Amino acid sequence: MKIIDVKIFVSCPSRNFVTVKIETDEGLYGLGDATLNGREMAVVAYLQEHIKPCLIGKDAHQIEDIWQYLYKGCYWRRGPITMTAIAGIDMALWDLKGKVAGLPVYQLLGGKSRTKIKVYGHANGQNIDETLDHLGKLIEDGYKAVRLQCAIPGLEGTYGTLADKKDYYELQSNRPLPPEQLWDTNKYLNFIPSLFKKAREKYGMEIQLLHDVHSRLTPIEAAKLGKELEPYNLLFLEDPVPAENQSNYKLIRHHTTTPLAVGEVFNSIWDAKKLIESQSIDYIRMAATHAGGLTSIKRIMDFASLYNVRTAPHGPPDISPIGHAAHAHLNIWAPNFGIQEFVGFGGTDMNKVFKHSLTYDNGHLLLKDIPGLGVDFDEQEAKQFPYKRSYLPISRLEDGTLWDW
Ligand code: CS2
Ligand code: MG
Repeated sequence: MKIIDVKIFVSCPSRNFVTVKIETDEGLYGLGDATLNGREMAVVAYLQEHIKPCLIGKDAHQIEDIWQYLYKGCYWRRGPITMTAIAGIDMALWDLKGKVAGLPVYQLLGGKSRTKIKVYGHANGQNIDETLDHLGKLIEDGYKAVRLQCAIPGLEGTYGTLADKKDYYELQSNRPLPPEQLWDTNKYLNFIPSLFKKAREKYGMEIQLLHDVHSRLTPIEAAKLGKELEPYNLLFLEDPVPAENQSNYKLIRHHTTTPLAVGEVFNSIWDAKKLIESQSIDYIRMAATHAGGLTSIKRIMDFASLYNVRTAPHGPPDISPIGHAAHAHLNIWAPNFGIQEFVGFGGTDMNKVFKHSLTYDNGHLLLKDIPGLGVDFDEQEAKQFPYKRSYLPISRLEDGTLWDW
């Protein structure tokens, strides 16, 4: 089955998505997600100029060889642009193989380890009451696990809360330059434990709670926060510190039993190796879309299982339904699956462009038995939603110092 074309689409049905379509001489096609939020066009250029010409004429069944060819063969290994581009190709090839076999991709990975995929939702708000009302609604909707984020008194538009326009907290459209947000660690640390205290007082201990620090603390600050949150029994504390320096996590680990999760910005197994081997973390959150697709994430999941590290794939709105479907197949298979981040299925525009078969039911995602990844992409509809340049926000301290967003 020869590859005859590799098409790359950029569309913005509420936010930008990069979609790869691999066409073959047998008439079948495969679809992949290559969306890198805020840097979309760098991946498009990489795919268009550097990858596409090498793939024409290759056998689409050779997933592993093509992965190695694109990884080792470019000499400049790793990095988010390269690994997101590889992911788009890799997903499309798995989708194709499933279609040829007439089997959903999870069957090719080894079959089902479970019948449904547990998810965590997001509750956020401008103050504690708003966040807790949101949590209450999610509990009513059947969620068993919820991430709590809340605006910090004295700081506006902090990560994970509704911004001034009341749109989703990271919606990127109409932001031709990165918006700036203020950060103050002291205000944050003084406030967050009270959010979880009140959540437990109102809803008890059964609902599983999570929190995303978004890499803004130093290790010792994170250790302190982890200790203070221990009575509220978090499922995990996400990205307490940036992870370039992996020994940071060892320090946090020595001070707290609050479980730790990290990995959404990682793009290779090498970013996670030391953290996993040293058992400094409990959940690895790498995304198929940003880390080389199903081929590499499957390897990382297997490696993590040796060290009792479970998986919690990144599931933000800036991954397309094709990327979410890739996770669903991995999650149904992975023996060490933990939980999937889930923020809903996007708006009507997005659902016009991407037709997927995932459904939400009582705190879980269900996957239908459709050959391949089970998502289709409507090229005509996509044309109605042209690319819009957009950025993630940046953070600064009150004195202007640039901080981690
Ligand atoms: C995040 C993301 O989902 C998460 O946990 O931290 O919202 C992240 O900020 C975005 O995906 C960045 O593109
Ligand atoms: Mg996060």
